Order: sequence, then C-alpha cells, then structure tokens
Amino acid sequence: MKRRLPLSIQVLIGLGLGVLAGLALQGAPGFAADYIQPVGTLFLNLVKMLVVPLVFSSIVTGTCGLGDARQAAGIGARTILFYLCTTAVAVTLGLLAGNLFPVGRGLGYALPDAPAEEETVRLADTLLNLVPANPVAALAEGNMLQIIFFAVALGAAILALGGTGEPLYGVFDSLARAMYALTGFVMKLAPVAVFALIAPVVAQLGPQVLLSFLGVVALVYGACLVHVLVGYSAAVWGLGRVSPLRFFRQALPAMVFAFSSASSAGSLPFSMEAAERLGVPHPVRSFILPLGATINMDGTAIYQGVCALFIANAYGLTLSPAQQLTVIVTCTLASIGTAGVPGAGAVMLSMVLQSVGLPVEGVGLVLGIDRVLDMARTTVNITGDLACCVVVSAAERPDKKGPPA
Ligand code: DAS
Repeated sequence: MKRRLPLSIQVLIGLGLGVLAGLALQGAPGFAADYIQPVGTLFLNLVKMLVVPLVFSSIVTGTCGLGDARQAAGIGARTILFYLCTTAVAVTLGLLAGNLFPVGRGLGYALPDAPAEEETVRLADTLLNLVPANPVAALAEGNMLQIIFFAVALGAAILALGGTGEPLYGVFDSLARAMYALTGFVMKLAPVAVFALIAPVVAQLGPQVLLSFLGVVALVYGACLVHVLVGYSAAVWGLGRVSPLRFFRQALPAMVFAFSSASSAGSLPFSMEAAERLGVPHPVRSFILPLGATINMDGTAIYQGVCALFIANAYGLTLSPAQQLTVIVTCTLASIGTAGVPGAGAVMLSMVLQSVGLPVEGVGLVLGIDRVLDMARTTVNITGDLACCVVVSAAERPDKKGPPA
C-alpha cells in the first residue's frame, strides 16, 4: 500500500508552495485575495465550526476523566501555574530583547494631543468575566473562557453524580468522539489550507513591508525562537521526561498550521492529535489544550513586551523599570483574556500600552506587520500548550516518568 507522507511534511510542502505562489503573485495580490484566500477561509471556518463543540465536549469528558476532585484540582492548579509562569517569563524575555536592541529609537513620532491616561487591568474583572450568566449564550457567542468554566463545572457535577451521571457522560463522550472523527477528516485538507492561507498574506505584504519593520520582526521572531527552543525544550525534557526532538517532531503539524492560520483556536484539533501522539492521556489533553488555547499566550506576551518598548522608543519615551514591571503583570493578565483568533494580540496590546500611559495610537505603528508577527506568536502560544500537556501528564504518572513512547 502506498505510504502517505507524514502530515508534518505535507503541511510544510503546502507552506513552501504557498510562499512561492505569494511571491509569484506580488503583482496580482487581488487574484490571491479573490481566488486563493477563500479556500483558506473555508478551511478556517470548517475548523472554527469544530472548536466550540470540540472544546465543550472535550472539557466535560476530560474533567470527568480526571477521576476524583482532588486529582482534578491538582491538574488544574499545575496547569494554571505552568501557564502563568511561562507567560511571565515570555513577556520578560520580550522586554529584555527590547532593552538590548532598542529598535524604533529616533523614529520621532509626534505624541497625539490627548494625553494617554494610565488604565490598569483589574484581576477582579478578568475573574468575574469567567462565569457565564447564560451558558447557552456563551456557547453561541463562542466566549471560550465562559464555555470552559461551564464545561468544567458540568464535568465536575457529572463526576459527583456517580452512576446517575453515566447516561449524560455517555452523551458528551460520544459527542467528543464524533468531533475527533470530524477533526480527522478536516485535517486531511490541511496542506491545501496552509497553502491557501499563506499565499495571499505573502502576495499582499511582500518583502517591502517586512523590510520597513525588520527590526521589530527580527526581535519578536528571535525572542520566540529562544522561548521555544530553550524554554520549552528545558520544560519537556526536565519536567516532562520527553526528548525535545520527539516533542517538536510530533508538534510540527500543529505548529505549522498555527503559523499559517495565526489562530490557536483553529489549531486546537491539530494540538489534540499531537498530544495524543505524545502519549498524553485523553482526560489530561482534553482539559489542558482547550484551556491553553484560550488563556495561555506566551507568544503574544513576547510580542507585547517587544512592541511596548518599540512604541515607547518611536514616540521618544522611555519605560521605567516600574513601568516595565507593570507591563509584565498586565501582559500576564491580558493573555488570560486574549482570544485564540487572528489579531487578538494587537487588541490586547492597546490595553498594555494604556497600563503604562503610552498612546494607544501606537498600536497603529505595528498593525501593518501584525499578521507576520501574529504567525510567530500563535505558533509559540500552541507550542506552550503542548509543553504544558507533557509536563503535567508526567507529574500525574505514578513513576513520574514521561508519557509512554
Ligand atoms: N492569533 C492569536 C492566537 O490565535 C494570538 C495573538 O493574536 O496574539 O493565539
């Protein structure tokens, strides 16, 4: 029987051909937008169609599968701790890069007339927004944080029901399995989708946009590479007992799709498959990955650290150490509320700028290259989710060893 190329190779080929097609269509970005982009949009809509039922059924069954409440609380606590710590490290890395290489200094942008007032991100608001007043509305609107909260609560309730909850658990278990099967079908289209997602971006942006902000792109991509290759390798090897080589080989299809789609939510089905190949038990991956796709944004934190300093430099301002500390706290909190969809990080950047009194208009300085930056930050975001899966599932194993090969 003819062996098919591994999905990771197929999507890399799709990515390469898409970049070449985009460069070839430099002169006709309209053609790429009118005839190629719709194929990518169609695929992204297919994947988005999966996200809400996949996340909801996965978390309900995942929570039930975590066993007793104490074990579930342990996994939840370890997951949140891993996410918050890696995000704080990520934004610190971004600020370090921005301080070492002060790109944007001397651009001399004039400050806007209205002075920017500092507005802090309140933890209370972020936590209050977790609880859905209307779970059905949360599902319909795709409010992922509230969907996750309701799914965990429902899973815990079914668990508490014991035998009485079996029928309801069976419904959600069948729904989750059906969503995984549907995901498998959609995955087969991934190489074509990656091609159709990247070609219009390259055709539209072209090399000239990159050249004008090469410094910012280089800093964000460089800091992301360090965070992934050093930070996640150390975590999966030291804490997860999985070799980095095996980790990245299994994570590659999800990383390439995240890079092409700039959507953590859209990459979730890929991440679920990667976690399964990495031997992460179903309950653990079904709980951690949907949560991570919504609240864990290390790449976005790096981007916000670098851009906060770039924008300050562009306006001839400097951020004091205290203000940079505020950026770390704001980014870590803001990442919880950042949706896993294209461009969400740029929206949260305005919140970070406001927290240190920088002009919100500064976001406009980096909007032109946002998609290029988003591709890198989304790739880091989902890789961090997978690293968390490996680390937390290793801690759950009695021998404290890594997931089975
Ligand atoms: N594109 C977002 C994501 O899907 C990240 C961002 O915009 O920063 O993770």
